[in-house]
Amino acid sequence: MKKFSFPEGFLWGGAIAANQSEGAYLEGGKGLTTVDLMPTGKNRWDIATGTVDSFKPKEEEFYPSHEAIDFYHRYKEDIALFAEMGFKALRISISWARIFPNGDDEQPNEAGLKFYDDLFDELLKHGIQPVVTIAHFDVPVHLVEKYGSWRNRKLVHFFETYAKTIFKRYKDKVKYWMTFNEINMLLHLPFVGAGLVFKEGENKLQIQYQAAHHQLVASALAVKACHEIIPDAKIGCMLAAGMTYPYTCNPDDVYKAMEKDRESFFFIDVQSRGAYPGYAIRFFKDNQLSIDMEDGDEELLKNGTVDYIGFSYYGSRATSTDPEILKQIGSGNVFASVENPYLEKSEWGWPIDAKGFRITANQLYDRYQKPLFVVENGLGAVDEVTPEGEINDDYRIDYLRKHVAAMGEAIQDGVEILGYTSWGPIDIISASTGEMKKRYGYIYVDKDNEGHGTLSRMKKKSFYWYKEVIASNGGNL
Ligand code: BGP
Repeated sequence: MKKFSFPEGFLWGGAIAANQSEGAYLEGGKGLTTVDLMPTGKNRWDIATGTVDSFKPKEEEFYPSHEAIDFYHRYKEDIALFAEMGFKALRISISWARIFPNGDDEQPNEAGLKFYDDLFDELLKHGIQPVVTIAHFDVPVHLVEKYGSWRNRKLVHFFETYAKTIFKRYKDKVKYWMTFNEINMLLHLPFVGAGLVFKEGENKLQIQYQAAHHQLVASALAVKACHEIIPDAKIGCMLAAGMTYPYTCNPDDVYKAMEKDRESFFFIDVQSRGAYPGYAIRFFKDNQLSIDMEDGDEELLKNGTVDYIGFSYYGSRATSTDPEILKQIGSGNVFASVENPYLEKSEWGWPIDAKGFRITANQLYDRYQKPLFVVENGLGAVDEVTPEGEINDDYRIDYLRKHVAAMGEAIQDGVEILGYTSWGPIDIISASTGEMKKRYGYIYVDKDNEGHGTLSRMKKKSFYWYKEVIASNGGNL
């Protein structure tokens, strides 16, 4: 394997989200969030795409976020394992409803604030930098019921209050922040991304882009507040990235691929360049969308641009204008994509494309000329525990090795990358399916899809592999 040299101080680590790991969903004064109402399995998907009127599932369904992997009570044990691997950074998210249980409360919840204080102390004790996502797929349910979630401008204010509260509280402990996880998910999974539920006959696109405007303004306000409150912090955006290939070199296919990528770039163009791009204005016009903006919004967007571009990368996408080819749209991925005959797929149908990672990193850097931060990457797979208690996840090592190598190539291409936090360093609940069996970890958690198991932790083969990657600063893959 070729040897790579990663920059000094490169932030190797892992990434998790509150709702997929913490559990303790009503402990310590936490309020209900949208994810707490999502069952595991097929129904989750219907809810996630906003096709049901009532977003409340039946009582008897299994709610994965209620216990998750009990990180809330076991974080010390888990952080010790991350430290053993040599982590320099851990990306977590703060659960909005632990801080403001209803989202619109006058005062924050001290027990929630204290939980993250203790968590950050534990990380810092081990020399691990906390990298914090302010909103990762969990909106307080009260904000959905009372205000209709992000379709309502009031959410901007509640979010700003929440963001300022945590900046003030953690200003000495947290120097890396991100506003909205995978902000472009709002277009694909509106309930997951923005707590949006639609009524029969509503113009979904109009509501989605209005909600997007509110999130973009909220993000800009958070960036501004972060710079004021913690001048030595960096705050970024977060995109579900992965370039779209044209199926052929027919210019129609190429144009369509560009349009598909722009659906995602749209968000980052605003967050990083500080203004709505011309193609978005045209898109609104062509689709008769009218976005309500307040006086001063343009100024806010201009002054609230991010310091770095955080992104997740799992695989690439492909598109075509040929109706025959379009029939092969894969069902496994959140992003509709036609089958790419050059690529293998994960057990969940997600294309595996390490070269696409290098291309995506180059594309993002060319476009924004700001440091990138790879805050999610990994392979969701089923793991078997042998009778000897071993988990030989060579397929995961293979995926990660190729992707880390692709990142090494991108750095040699001149792309500036701050760090790499692979997704789910310890097995957690899958966001898209609510399953436990879709595992990403270096650390196995004894829990099955029905929620049974001891929750004990075990090191997989990949644990030792990643430890060596970090120890050699990416030299030994
Ligand atoms: C991203 C999310 C994560 C995460 C990951 C893997 O979209 O930011 O929360 O879960 O994808 O997806 P999944 O868990 O569905 O395999």
